[in-house]
Amino acid sequence: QPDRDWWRGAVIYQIYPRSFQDTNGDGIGDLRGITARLPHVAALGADAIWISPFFTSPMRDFGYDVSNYTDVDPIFGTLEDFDALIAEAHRLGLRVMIDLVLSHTSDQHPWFIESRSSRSNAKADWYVWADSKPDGTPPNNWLSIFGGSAWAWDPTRLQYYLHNFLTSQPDLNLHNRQVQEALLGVERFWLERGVDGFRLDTINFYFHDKQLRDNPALAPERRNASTAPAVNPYNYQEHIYDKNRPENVEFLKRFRAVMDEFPAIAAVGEVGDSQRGLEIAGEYTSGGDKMQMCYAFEFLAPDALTPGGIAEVLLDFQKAAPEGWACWAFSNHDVVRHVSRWGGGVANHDAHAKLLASLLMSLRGSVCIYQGEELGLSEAELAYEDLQDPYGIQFWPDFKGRDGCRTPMVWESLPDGGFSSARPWLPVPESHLSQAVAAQEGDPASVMQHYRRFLYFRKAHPAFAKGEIEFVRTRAPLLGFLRTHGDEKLFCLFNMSEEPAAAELPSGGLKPLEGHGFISDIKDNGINLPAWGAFFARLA
Ligand code: TEU
Ligand code: CA
Repeated sequence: QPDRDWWRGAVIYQIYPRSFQDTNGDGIGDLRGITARLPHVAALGADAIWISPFFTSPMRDFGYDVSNYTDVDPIFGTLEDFDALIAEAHRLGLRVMIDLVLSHTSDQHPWFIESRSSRSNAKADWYVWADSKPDGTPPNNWLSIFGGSAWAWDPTRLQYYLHNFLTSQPDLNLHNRQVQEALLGVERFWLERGVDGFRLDTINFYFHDKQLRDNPALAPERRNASTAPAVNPYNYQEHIYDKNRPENVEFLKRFRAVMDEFPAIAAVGEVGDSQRGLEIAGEYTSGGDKMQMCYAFEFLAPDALTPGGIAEVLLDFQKAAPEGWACWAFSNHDVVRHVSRWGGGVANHDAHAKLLASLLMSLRGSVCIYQGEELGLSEAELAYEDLQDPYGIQFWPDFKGRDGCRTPMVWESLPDGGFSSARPWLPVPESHLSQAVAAQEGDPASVMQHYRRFLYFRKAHPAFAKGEIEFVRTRAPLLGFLRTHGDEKLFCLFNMSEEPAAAELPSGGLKPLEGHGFISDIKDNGINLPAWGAFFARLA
């Protein structure tokens, strides 16, 4: 019997293929490189991998602009390489989730080339086309996340088309049933090829308001820079018409129905919304007929984590969707690496990284960890000349873009970290070399060994993956909660500061747990936690 519930509490390791491992000496990572390095991911104790897009693409947005959904870009390899990757992953006990970008395609996709060729071709309605206002301006006030209007003028059709991201990423029109069928066909293609699930890019952007109504301005007190630059006017609108449309639910059900034709398939949806993200993530993961998991941007945001803030996010999610299931992440390929984002002024870098890792892996929900996070890598500081990300180039220097978290993995303390024999597409920071996988392997105190140890510990106590969560009264900088599953009740306590902290322990039988890598000093019914310390115990 396949384990249909494997995703609940799973730890998903995100691979950014361009930057994982190059095997053919062109300075760009590839599928064979991923296959070669899977033992590292398996040894870490992850349950699954999520691979960012490797489909045919002109790479304007590094693969999030697909021009053929059912083939591998030659930069990354071939379909046969992908088959070999799946086989090796499965041999190592890892599930494979691929990243489907269904909201938009590349402007080089044959569907768009046909759609833009006239107003009467067979795919004329496959994208979102609209006439200008009488004065020639765009149909409404919708904005692109990557800057400017969300509408681009097409000189052949003499109409505007919608793009929520780059102008080279036209938005598909999912109100059109044929488009839905085509996308479900893509889903089926990969399921038949043996994938175990999907990460669905910008899942709340699939539908737009058919009437193209203007978004209202966001009340100033509700403005939230989220993960995007504060200078971005996108953050000053209320996004009720350009995305987050109710029609999406019906499509997600259709998508799920296809998943359920295959054994044990799971999907995690990316909800890109800094205003109602938790609510939408809750809606999409409730009812057992849409997504299994979703993630919002709460912990991917610049605001430093506070004990109260973490509890609030989890409680808000639970309140919005008691049956919903979140997938939490602190880092990914779009945001500043969290040890840098939250670590300004921190003296003990490794202790900070270890505490955050353990906290993330103790929360109720599934977890994504982003390649290099397990090494404690900091955000790379890049010069303007090194930038590749169009989003960063657009908003530089207020926002430095996403390249600083996309620099290559460091495997060995060799030049360029053993990533490639050629000059890598983004430079490898000198400072990362001492944190290479090989350098951390033999050091039990390393951040990487801590991730391994903690993942192993987490697996030994199913309450972490599946249990309920209940926050206990603690005073900042401490955060405490109980995780309960069956007759296992775990007490978890974290010191989120660089100063030692003392706490009282719950009364009654309490059995401290071992194997998580933290030390603490218990006396009577109190405990002293060192800087960035944590404590785990079983309650009777
Ligand atoms: O990201 C969606 C998204 O909302 C991002 O624009 C996010 O706000 C931003 O990157 C934060 O810095 C997804 C992908 O993860 C991203 O890499 C793509 O560029 C984007 O979709 C378009 O496909
Ligand atoms: Ca390569």
